[in-house]
Amino acid sequence: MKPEISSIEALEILDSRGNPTIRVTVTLNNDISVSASVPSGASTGEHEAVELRDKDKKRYRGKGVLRAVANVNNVIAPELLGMNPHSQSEIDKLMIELDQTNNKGRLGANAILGVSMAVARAAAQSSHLPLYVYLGGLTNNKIPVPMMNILNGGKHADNSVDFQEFMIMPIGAPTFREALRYCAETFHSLREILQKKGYSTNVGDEGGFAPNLKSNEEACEVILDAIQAAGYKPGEDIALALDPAASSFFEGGAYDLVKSRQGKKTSSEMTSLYKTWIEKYPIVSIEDGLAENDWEGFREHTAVLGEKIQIVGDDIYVTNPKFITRGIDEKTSNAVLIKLNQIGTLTETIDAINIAQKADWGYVISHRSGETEDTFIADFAVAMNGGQIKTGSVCRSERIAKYNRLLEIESELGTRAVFENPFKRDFSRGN
Ligand code: 2PG
Ligand code: MG
Repeated sequence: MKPEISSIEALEILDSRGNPTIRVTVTLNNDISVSASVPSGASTGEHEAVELRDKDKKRYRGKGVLRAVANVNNVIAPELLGMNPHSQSEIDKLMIELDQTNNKGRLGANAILGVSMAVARAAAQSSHLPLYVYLGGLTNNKIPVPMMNILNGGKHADNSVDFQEFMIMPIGAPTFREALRYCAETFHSLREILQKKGYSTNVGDEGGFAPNLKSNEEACEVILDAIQAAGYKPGEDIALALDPAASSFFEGGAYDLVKSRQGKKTSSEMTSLYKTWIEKYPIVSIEDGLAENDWEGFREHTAVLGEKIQIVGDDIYVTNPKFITRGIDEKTSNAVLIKLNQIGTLTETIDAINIAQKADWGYVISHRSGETEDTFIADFAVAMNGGQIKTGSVCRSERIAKYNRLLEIESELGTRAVFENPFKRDFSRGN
């Protein structure tokens, strides 16, 4: 029997910050019924696809998603009934046409993405394949290296740190299972070090610690201490990665390090600051070191730092093929962060990745700071074979769920699983 979509239903659920988000359940005529849940960001890029919220102040402070739910149930579902769930690109295209806007502002990227992900999952189940095999085939077996956020600041924590994410990357681990152990042990060492220094060990939105440090740089220092205390060699076993999310502290034409009270800086001064850090610390990747509209600054940033380390664009590209293509032409970075809900369909996300691959750019599959227990991105990261994932700390179950799914996939693949340091590549090639 040819599989056909027999029903699509959306539900308003909560994300990890206690804000509403959307879950979509797709049922097929062969009784397969699967769901997918959509995440939500805090440091969102200006040009991201629209996350439709009700703006009814009487419910969830205006953050309800009942309009998006209704759009799935009343507008999208009737059009998709009877379609084959394997026709992913046709389904995604149809939803884009139904929306009739450039930014998914009518139906909502949350509504559209929920359906797009659930359709893929239904098709995978209907073919009796795990999602990562359905999406990536039998040869994409790379288990991604975590870019694990263990110290939170910026918009993700109420503390004195301006930069949003200080991450560790277990580049020297032989397998994903071991990599996760390296990270968990470092995370626990970091807790002890912070405790000894009298800092808080409460965690931020992505499960990293959120202490009131004396400066942004102290974050690098305490993490290096933690790596060593856990028995690992900084730079060899575990390297550092940053996501300052600089759009969030770009004010009135300057980078204003207001939380740490370290004053205002220009783009060039920010790049110089990162350069000194790269000389001192084993940093292998910087994401959004500058703000989303600072294309000129990004060009200089990449020219100065891009041969040594990975420069990742997140808010500047918002997973949009149009902006990524511009970035490749203008050499504004050598890698891109990939978030499904920034663009709003699976097909467009894969298009974005294909463009990055052709330019020999790195790409990192990423969660959002507001997440659910959905593990779609774990399978997606393996399927896309990019070798890097950003999915938070080893704390908070919505983050752990993705790591646990990757453990399962690695075990399922057995000796076919590949785990490798993504930074053996020559960064000058993408430039
Ligand atoms: C980021 C993300 C995820 P948010 O900036 O990379 O870590 O944060 O989801 O808040 O945009
Ligand atoms: Mg980011």
